[in-house]
Amino acid sequence: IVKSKRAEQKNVNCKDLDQFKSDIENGLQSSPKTIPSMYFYDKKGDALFQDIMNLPEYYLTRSELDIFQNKTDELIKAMDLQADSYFELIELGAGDGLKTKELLKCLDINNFKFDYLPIDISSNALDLLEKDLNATLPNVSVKTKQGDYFKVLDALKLSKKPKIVLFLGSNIGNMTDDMASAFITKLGANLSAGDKLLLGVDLIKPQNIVLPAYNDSQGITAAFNINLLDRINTQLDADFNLNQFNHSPEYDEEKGIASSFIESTKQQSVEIKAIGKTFHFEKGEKIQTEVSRKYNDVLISKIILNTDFKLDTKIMDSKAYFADYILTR
Ligand code: AVI
Repeated sequence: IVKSKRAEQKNVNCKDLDQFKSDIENGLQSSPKTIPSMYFYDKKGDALFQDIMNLPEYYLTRSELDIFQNKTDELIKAMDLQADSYFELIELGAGDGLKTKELLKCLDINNFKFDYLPIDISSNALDLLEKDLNATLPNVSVKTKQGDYFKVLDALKLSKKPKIVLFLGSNIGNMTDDMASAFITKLGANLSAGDKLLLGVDLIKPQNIVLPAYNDSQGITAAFNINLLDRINTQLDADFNLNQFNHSPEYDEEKGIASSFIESTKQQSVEIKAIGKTFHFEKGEKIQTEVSRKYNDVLISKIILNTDFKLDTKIMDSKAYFADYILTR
């Protein structure tokens, strides 16, 4: 009863709250400590991520937008669309659709026949996107789908229309390589031969470019990371002192992996009442909160090796910071 009351107060679904609780308990009990990066995205985290995408240091969004604005014809050519066939353009985690709008505009001008199906966990983001597209691109058929990617894709399997799936923004980079392979394999199981996957990934680059993207001068990324502790305080009734933890990102240029950590600035204990446990932190001890993998052709080939996809085309921005790989099922 107590649990459901708390969930109600915070407007959180009980099943999600139970999952959050057990993920935090497991993560803080493991060594080294971890918190899954999916928990960044509460209301405040969503807004902070929106700010991150506009930061001068966060080149990822601008680089992929450069591709969608200036290489649209190449993208459409690589999608290998048949002039007379009606297809479905499905976007996983569409958000505000900033980049996709450039593609939609060009498809619309060229009279391609398709439905745009943005999938997102946030119904609020989908409502805003639909309104925006109805106003700016009234000829484009938009069918928003709220929910878990695979549940939605499973339902879409019934339609026999050719499908192009967009997974942009280097979102795949927040998975380990094994998870990424499993994810792409599962995607393949939900598509048919000839369908395409357009995978947007950040490329391996020197530390002086990558690290500032995760350690911006305005401290927005720091706030995004530390917001995890605030979320635990609010939803799980914990007493993290946010002033006693620092944002601490690293980049391993050889592996091409940026990692975010929250570092305890002193020896301290934190009680999480909803879990009924107290967790101890040494001075300098780190909680890993995210991996942001960067890629090259070899890594992409390895990741898709045992999936149903093969590599077709690679399209890069003008600085070669970012790539959209087009894979065929
Ligand atoms: C969503 N994802 C691709 C972002 C990234 O670059 O890994 C999340 C992020 N974390 C810190 N800044 C941005």
